[in-house]
Amino acid sequence: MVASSSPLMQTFRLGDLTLPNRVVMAPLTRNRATHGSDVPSDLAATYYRQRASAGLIVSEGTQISRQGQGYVWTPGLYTDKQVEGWRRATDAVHQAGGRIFAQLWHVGRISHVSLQPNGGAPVAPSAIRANTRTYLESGFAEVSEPRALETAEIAGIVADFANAGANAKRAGFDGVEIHGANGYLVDQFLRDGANKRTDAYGGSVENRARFALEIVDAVVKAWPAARVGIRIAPTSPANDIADSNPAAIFGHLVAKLSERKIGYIHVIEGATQGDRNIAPFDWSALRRAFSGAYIANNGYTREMADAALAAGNVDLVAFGRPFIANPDLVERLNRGAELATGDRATFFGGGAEGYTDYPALGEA
Ligand code: 8OZ
Repeated sequence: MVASSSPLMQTFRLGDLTLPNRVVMAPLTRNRATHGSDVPSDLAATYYRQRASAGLIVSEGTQISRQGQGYVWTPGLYTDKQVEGWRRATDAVHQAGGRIFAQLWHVGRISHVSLQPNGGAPVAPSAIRANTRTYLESGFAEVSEPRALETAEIAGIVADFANAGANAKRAGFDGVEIHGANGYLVDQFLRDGANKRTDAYGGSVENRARFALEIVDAVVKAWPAARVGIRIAPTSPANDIADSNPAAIFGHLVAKLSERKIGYIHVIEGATQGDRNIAPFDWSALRRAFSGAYIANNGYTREMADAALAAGNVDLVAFGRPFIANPDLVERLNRGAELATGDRATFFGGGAEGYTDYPALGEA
């Protein structure tokens, strides 16, 4: 690639990793794992290899346990076969010169009894159903009523995160990102609209951040802290989540993450896939409170990204949906080329169509 003065095209040092550019491929749920086993298919290896010019790839959300699954055909990272499947994808990315982190995911209440072990209720901090839908083999369905986790069960879920984190290493990933965003389990504990607990995991900001921090502490036993990141979405209402004071809970969380010297926070600024200004929030204060890298996400264009990088407001910028139809997004951003638009009908589920058949520039 031609050297470019664009801030997006400059290298970045993430811990001991050198990223060749500031473009991160955001996690994208694509629902193409092998039916029944939730093993990433060979198509996934092709898909990620095609996108290996990203400075960093973050994998699609990958459930840490069967209980952590909320949608059909999302890949897991808790069986040996799933580890082998992911190994094919990470090898393909590395052969193409890229780097890939695994996103560790537990959906909590955003699930359905038909996906849960023994058809049981999904788990959550509190027994409050989210007013949202999930995607099953039979199509869209309202999520099920969850049950509140017993205090004694929480350590087991933290252990599932640690196990999946260790599996990510066996699968050849370069690091892990904890999914703390978009109304899934970690976010359900953080935000007081979903967390009404009266034990050590509910109430004060210290208590609501406890689960997230226990997960981080467990995962950094398998990984250097610099190879661990977390994704958060402080003001996003995604999946019917809310908090009475996002600055308080996320300010506390990020200060504690900073002490732990994890590699990055990956911040969805505003409503996920929506309005960046849904609620007032001081993103630069969040960044100043954190010692590691700040990955910004949500509707960035090349111009917005370059401006934010040039102003020193962010370190890296994550692009999600643009990566679906533009496997060579970095090259297109570098050249200021036209971006292709992905076909929504093939975002979730299916095979190669709309997954591995989008051409790079010059291939069309
Ligand atoms: C779109 C469809 C299903 C899941 C997220 C993991 O929002 C997701 C997701 C996105 O973080």
